[in-house]
Amino acid sequence: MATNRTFTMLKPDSIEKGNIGAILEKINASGFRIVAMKMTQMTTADAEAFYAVHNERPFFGELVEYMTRGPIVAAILEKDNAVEDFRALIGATNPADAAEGTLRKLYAASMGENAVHGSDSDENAQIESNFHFSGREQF
Ligand code: 3AN
Repeated sequence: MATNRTFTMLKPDSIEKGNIGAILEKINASGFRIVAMKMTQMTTADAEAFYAVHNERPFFGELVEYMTRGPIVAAILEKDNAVEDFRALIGATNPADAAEGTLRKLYAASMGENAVHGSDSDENAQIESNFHFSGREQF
């Protein structure tokens, strides 16, 4: 069932570069409502669990190190067609391939440090939201 919600993380590079405000402004301007949000730091165990689907990939170690090197901002977003529309807003995984105006085109440095996460399905949006937020924190 489509939930009209997706999950995002502004990754450590976005926080380091001072891009939180600009990215949230774009997210709001694109019609998403923020229904939960927090700044938090992922532990190695958190990142390994969150990205477990990638644990056989050659970049897994690098990904875990990157995602744990500083705080992230985790948020649940609401909009019609949220998952698909947010993937369109963030752009391709590799910022070199990302369309003009997308968050990764504007704010990501590389494939490994690509500024923003967006869930790739309604099911994963639910799983990822539950990973970062308890029921009480989800409005
Ligand atoms: P997306 O974030 O666009 O859904 P995924 O799920 O394929 O992309 O990859 C998850 C994360 O793993 C990416 N956001 C990126 O940080 C990292 N990643 C993916 N592919 C590579 C790669 N070839 N080299 C380094 N890091 C990668």
